[in-house]
Amino acid sequence: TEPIPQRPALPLVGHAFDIPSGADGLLYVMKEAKELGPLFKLRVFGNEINFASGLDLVTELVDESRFRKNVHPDLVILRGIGGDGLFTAFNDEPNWRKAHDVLMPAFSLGAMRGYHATMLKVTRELIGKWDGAAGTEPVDVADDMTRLTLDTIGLCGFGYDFESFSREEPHPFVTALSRALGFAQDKGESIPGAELFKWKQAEQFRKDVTLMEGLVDDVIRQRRASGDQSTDDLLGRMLHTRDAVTGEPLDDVNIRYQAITFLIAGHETTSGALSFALYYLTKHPEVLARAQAEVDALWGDSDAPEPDYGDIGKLTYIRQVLNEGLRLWPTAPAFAVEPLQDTVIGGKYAVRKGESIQILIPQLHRDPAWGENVELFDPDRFLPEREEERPVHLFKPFGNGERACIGRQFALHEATLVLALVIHRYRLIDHTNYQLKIKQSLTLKPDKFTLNLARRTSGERRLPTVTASNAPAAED
Ligand code: FDE
Repeated sequence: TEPIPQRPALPLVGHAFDIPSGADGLLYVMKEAKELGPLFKLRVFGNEINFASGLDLVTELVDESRFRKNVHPDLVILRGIGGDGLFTAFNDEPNWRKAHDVLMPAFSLGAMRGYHATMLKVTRELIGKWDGAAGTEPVDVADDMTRLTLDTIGLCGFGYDFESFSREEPHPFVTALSRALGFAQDKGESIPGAELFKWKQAEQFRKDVTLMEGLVDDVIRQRRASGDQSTDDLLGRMLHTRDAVTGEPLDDVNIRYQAITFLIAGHETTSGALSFALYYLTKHPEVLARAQAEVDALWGDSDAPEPDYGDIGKLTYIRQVLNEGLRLWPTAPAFAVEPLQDTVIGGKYAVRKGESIQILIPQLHRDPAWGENVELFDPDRFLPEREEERPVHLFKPFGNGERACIGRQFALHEATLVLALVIHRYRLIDHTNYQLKIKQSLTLKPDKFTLNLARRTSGERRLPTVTASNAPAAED
């Protein structure tokens, strides 16, 4: 065997000083992957991190007979927020299997039928706000998408209305959450022991977690008090179904952790996915024209389209656009695996049982197997007929296997609906000539991306497929 490639490292600190913080950290490891190959190692003080990205290697690492999810040090820090909720649970914690089995039915394709009307209601709130801004002021895309996705998971999952669109400032839950995530991330990146000197921030973190717990505890209490026994949403299922294996329902502490987990996982990533899709549509008028032709064919010139559940499956080009956005910027950019036994990977690198290997998804998504021009945004990569040719593990925005994203259908149904309604209604005007800058908290988003909007006219909606109608008109 050979050692895993790594750059010369300083004693003690390792590569810590080479790695920029925040989103630049991601861009740095992507660049390193290009130079050092499909597997390389970074050392940050005592922590060694392996990064894997090539298709062949990833295909090996997602084999669940040899590897499983690794709850890496950053996720361990996040357990201060999400406890043994699904995302941060260790594989052998009994609550993982229990909650997974209880909640799976709530995320089946069929279950989306039940959420559709609520998703549509929240989308109309977004449109209400954007109608007010159209022609007068720009909209902050990621901020409004975050309002939308938070309200959607709050209502669909818990019957709780965050009312984000009637607030100037984000909901206190969001403020507490982003500060807490920032603290957790700093803690992961900082010099060991340095947190001792950050007692103020540590205290703020405890306050933020208490605020989030207080909110979900209220929601749980209200549901219990209402006597509502239905199992139509996540909360109802958690409170009123028993796990088939143990015959027990989830305990209250775990329900609290699951609720926080879903509120976090269910909104950040989806909001980013929508924002990247709008960014790419803005920069690719020919793609936008095709996408608009698809929605126009469904809803014609209606000012108040009534998309039904079945429409979402018909929006195949919109789905391709979302997928291609998730290819270039998978909003949860990494997941980690660990070997079940000491083993050799890539034919020559020895790894120990339990050793963490991060799969760097944006780099996998730029593997040469995607063809030439991997940096180019091209939704035709996801044409149904090309899906069959694609190696199964080349596209992994939702993670892998048993611990893959439970919210995948939910996120895609929601995002397809929103994107379709937005482009049916507006022209997207790139008033700042926006240059993509990635912002990373836990997830990725385009930083400070604002758009001017103009309501599309009936004339525009009636024009045939590819025309100049989607390019910003001269008067803009
Ligand atoms: C999960 C997930 C994942 C994996 C991670 C690891 O492995 O570590 C991923 C990659 C993801 N996810 C991604 C995503 C993207 C998007 C857009 C999303 N995601 C969305 C969503 C929504 C919701 C509700 C969710 N999501 C949720 C979730 C959960 C709960 C989880 C965990 C699972 C288990 O069991 O583990 C996830 N997600 Fe996601």
